[in-house]
Formats: sequence, C-alpha cells, structure tokens
Amino acid sequence: MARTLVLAAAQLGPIQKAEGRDVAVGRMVRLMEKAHRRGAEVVVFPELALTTFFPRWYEEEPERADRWFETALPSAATAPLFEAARRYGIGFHLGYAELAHEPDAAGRMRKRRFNTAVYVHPSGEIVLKYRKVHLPGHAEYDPRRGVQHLEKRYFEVGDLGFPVVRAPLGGTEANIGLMICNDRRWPEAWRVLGLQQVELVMLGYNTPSLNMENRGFEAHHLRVFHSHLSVQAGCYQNACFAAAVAKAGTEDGHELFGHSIIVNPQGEIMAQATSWEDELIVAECDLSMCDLGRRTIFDFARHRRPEAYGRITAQVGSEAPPAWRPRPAG
Ligand code: CDV
Repeated sequence: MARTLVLAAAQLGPIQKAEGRDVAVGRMVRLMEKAHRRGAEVVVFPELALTTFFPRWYEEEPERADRWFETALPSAATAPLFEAARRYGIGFHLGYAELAHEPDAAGRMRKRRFNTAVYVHPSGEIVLKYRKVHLPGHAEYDPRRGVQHLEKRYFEVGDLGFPVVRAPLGGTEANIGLMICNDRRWPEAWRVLGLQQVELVMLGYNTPSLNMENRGFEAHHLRVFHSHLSVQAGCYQNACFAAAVAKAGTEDGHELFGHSIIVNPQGEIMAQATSWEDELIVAECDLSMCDLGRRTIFDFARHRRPEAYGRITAQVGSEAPPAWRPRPAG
C-alpha cells in the first residue's frame, strides 16, 4: 500500500554576517508558504539556517560567538517559523546553533554548545533532536587556510547518538532520522540510522565550493559529486529517502555550492536545486519504496556479518596492513 509524503527541501541562498535572524526567518516563512501552495507536508531547511555560517569567523574568546547561538526554541526570533507550521499544517526541519545549560558526562552543570537539528511537528512540538557528531575543521586559528572552519572550536561532539523515531508525517507515519552536513560522508552514520529502519533522513549542509585545507588539488565539480555520491549511496544501502538541503551562494565573499537534492531508496535523485538562491524543490515520496531493499539485498537480519566488522567500533584511525613480499628466487 502506498504511503505518500509530499516532501519539500528549502534551500537557502546566502545569509550575510551583518544580517539578523529576522532576515533569515522572513525568507524561511515565505518558503513555507510556497511549500504549502505546492502541497508539501514537510519542509527541510539547511544546517545553521538562522545565520551566516559563522564557524568561518575566528573569535579569540569562543564565548564571543555566543551571539550566533539559540538558548531556546522557539524564541522571539524563531516563533514565526512555529506559527507558520501551525498555519500551514506543515512539519519542518531546522538546523541551528544550540547553547544549552545542562550537565556534561561528568555531571558538571555548564554551558554546552552544539551544532543541532530538530524536526518540528505542525503543532509546534519538537519531535526529534540531533546534535552533530562528525565535526569537521579545527579548533585553533589556522594561518595556512584562506578561510577558517572552526566547528571544533565552537561546538562539542553531539551526545545524542543517531536517534530514529516513528512519528506522524503528512498523512502517514514514518521512521525519521537526522544527520548534519559532514555526517553524510560517513557510512557509519547512515548504517546506525538504517539499523533503526529509518525511512526518511533529513539533513542540512553548508559546504564551501573550495577545499579550504589548501593542500593538494580537488577539482571544483568533484565537491558536488562527492556530496551527491554520499547521499545517494546512503539512501540505497539503507533503503531510505533523504532530503539533503544546502545553504548556497556567496556569504561575505565565501562560496557555498548548493545543489540540494531529494533522493529515493534506489539512490536516484528525484529533485535537485538549480540555483544558489532561496529555492524550493518538491518530490512525492512513496515511503513503501523502502520495503524492497529491506526485504532483499539489504535485509540486514539475513545478510549482515557483524562478527567481521569489529574494527568499525574498536578502532578510530586506519592502520597499515602487514606487508607481503615475494619469496627470494631459488
Ligand atoms: N559544515 C560542514 O560540515 N561542512 C563540511 C566541509 C567542511 C567539508 C562538509 O562535509 O560538507
């Protein structure tokens, strides 16, 4: 039986450093209205959607970056998103910088900062929260880089794992999972969601068009190829849909490549953004498509061999293999 969901990916064009949350939120509400007119039931916004991609800016005192963080959701600034959800009967996914006051693993109450995403039900209730696990970049100012990428300075590694929840989604129910930007490049993240029978992965990203590591060469077009390759492989190998949604265009002189996509469980792109502006792409997703892969080639219960995967959790970095040499002649 078909379980149809009309899914919208709301790519955002650039948000400049000088622009306030009101500018971003106003644009997002307009995209929600447009999504409603096009029959969408869920809208997915990008990573850190409320502000410019601030980890490119170095602050000697990391606390000075707190102005980019949200201490509550909804807040006065983000309330219009929640109101629009109720008005249009649309659920939405939002990526934002989260500043929480809560105990750490040692039980010490302190300020904690995460790169976070939530899925919000049309009622305004938060259904699922995820904190980014794979933080790219570096913690200290790097003079070799043209542009900084300070996620490791401003955020802690997410402490919620990769949760999946079954919840109402449009006119049906679905198993929903979240990941954020760099996570999409890690098959482990997809598989942990796949092991919980995820049917829809919502993920936002901010990916620069150039590899800022400044070492070696990476052709421009390969940046987009690698992003799509990761999402398409993740969907195919875990029999799920995904909305991978970008912040795009030039923020204060720094280009983000866009190319947001909606992908089906066959790994096919169903819709793709073509601009580097605010742009809505919509696809009708039959969630029952997830069953085929799950019952056949990726029936995990029948075919997975965890006894052979020990290194995946036992080891972090790679290790050199033993060397083989031909026997000396004679
Ligand atoms: N925001 C990100 O996580 N960006 C990374 C970049 C730095 C490579 C990404 O994986 O797209």
